[in-house]
Parts: sequence; C-alpha cells; structure tokens
Amino acid sequence: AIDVENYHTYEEVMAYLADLANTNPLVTTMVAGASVEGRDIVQATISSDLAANKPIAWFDCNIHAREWITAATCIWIIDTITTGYGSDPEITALVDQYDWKFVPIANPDGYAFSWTNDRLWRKNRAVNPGSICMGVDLNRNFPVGFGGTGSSNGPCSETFHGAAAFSEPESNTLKNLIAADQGRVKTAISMHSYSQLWLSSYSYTSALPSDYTTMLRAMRAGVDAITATYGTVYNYGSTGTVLYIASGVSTDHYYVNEGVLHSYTIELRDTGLYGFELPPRLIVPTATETWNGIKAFMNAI
Ligand code: 0X9
Ligand code: ZN
Repeated sequence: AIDVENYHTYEEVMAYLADLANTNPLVTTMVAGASVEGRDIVQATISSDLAANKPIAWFDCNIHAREWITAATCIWIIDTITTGYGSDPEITALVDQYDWKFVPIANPDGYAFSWTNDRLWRKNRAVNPGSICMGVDLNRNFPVGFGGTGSSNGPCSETFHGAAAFSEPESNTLKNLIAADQGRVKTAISMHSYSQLWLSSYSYTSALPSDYTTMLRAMRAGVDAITATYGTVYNYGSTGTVLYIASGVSTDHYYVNEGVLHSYTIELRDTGLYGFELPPRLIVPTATETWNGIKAFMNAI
C-alpha cells in the first residue's frame, strides 16, 4: 500500500508498484527501458484478462520532472482502480472492457533530481556534448515537427529538443511501449501540469486534425465531468490553438505516427497559485476530479 495523500520518491513509487504486482492478481509490471542514468522505466498494467488482448487505455506521467502531481494522480488512479475492482460497478466495467496501462514516472532521473537538487527541474539528465548544461526536454524529443516552433536547439534551454527525435532513452521507451500495442491503444494520455487544460493534437501547428470534431466531443465529456466534481474550470481544444505551438511532443506522435485517435495531454491543477509545487493536500481532490473526467471520457469514446 502507499500513502496516496503525499508525494513519493522514485524508489517509493517503484516499491509500491512491485508490491502491487506481487499481491494483486490484476497487476503486472514490466521494465520497459532504462533512463540515461540507468534507472528502470516501469509500466504497470491492470487487466482482468491479459489473454483477451482488450483495447488499452494508456497513460504516461511525469515526462516533466517537476510536475509531481502527475505521478501522484496516476498512482491514485492505480490505487483506486485496483481497490475498486469487484466492488465499484463502474470501475469493474471499465476494467472488464479495457486493459489499463500506466508509466507512472516516465522521466526517473529528472524526477529523482527534482527531489534531491532542484525542485523545478524539467528535462531529463542527459549530458549534452559541448555544453555545461544538462538535459533534453523529453516532450520535444518526438518526431512530429521535430525541431520546429516551440522547441530550442540550445542545450541550456528548458525546451531543448535534443540531437534527434528519440535521441533520449526515455522518449524511445515510450515510443516502444505504444508501438508494441499498436492497434489496441484506444487512448493515450500524457499527464502534465499545470494549467487545467485537456489538449488534443495538433501541438506542432495551429492547423486542426481531420478528427477534431470527434476529439472535441470526447474532451468535452471529460472536462464536463471534471468541473462537475468540485467546480474546477478546465479549457480544452487543440494544443496549438488553446495553449501554444510546441513541436516534437509525445501526443502528436501517438496520434500521427501510431494512429491513436484519442491522444491527449492533460494539464492538471492549478492555474499558477502554487504551480508545479501543488501542496499535498490538493493531491486527492486533483486526482478525484481527474479520474471522474477520465471515466466520463472513456464512457464517451
Ligand atoms: O510545453 C509542454 O511540453 C506542455 N506544457 S508543460 O507546462 N507541462 O510543459 C504542453 C505540451 C502540449 N502538447 C501536447 N503534448 N499536445
Ligand atoms: Zn509538462
């Protein structure tokens, strides 16, 4: 068990996932790859019948190191699903319909560094040849629009895109996970903070995808259920129109190259009062409303 009301170190989260896999027959874990510094990148799967090859709801969390509420929310959701299966009818139905897969800490080195050295660290911990600055922005290291608007070729920038698409083992690991389940991924959601936004493709351009009407309907279902919980206001729409243009992001890759129509970035609480340093007392409310949104969204697609 884990104390879902607090933030946890990388080691604590890994120990929780290992314990869950050992004690709960619904849960399996796999080491999907290794970070620059050699930490495991772990995916947890919740399935009531692995052999059935059900459609998948897939989540990456904490691509950005300082966005601690994203791992905390994914952990809360894992805990809620595994606890509720068999007693909560809505959870039971959603687990019987889908396999649920989570990468709770997609950027382990950056996350660890944000605990020990720099709470506001964003990137991974790659050594950049010829520069004293470390780190690549993993959410600029994917191929769609790689190197374009909203990314930087400077290693000291917070949005440094890296030497090439998938130059980083962390982004490469996410690519491999989605590709391994190609054809089964019903939705892929990248959890970020902060701003209270539900974002679709495209991110690399202000042009709208051909599936945008379908995406808007799905996002609206999610956002309405979030707001219905505690009144938290969310905006939604394509990243390039609602937020800003960002090239080389994960979710454009899932949509454009992997054919995942329902590929979204969710920017969790808040809108800037606490920003990335959301107090622990807001973990459970944030996770609760987010899960209500995801359930409504899943039932709408
Ligand atoms: O700039 C980013 O990478 C994201 N915002 S954050 O404050 N969490 O860094 C937004 C990216 C949005 N694009 C998509 N992934 N669609
Ligand atoms: Zn982010």
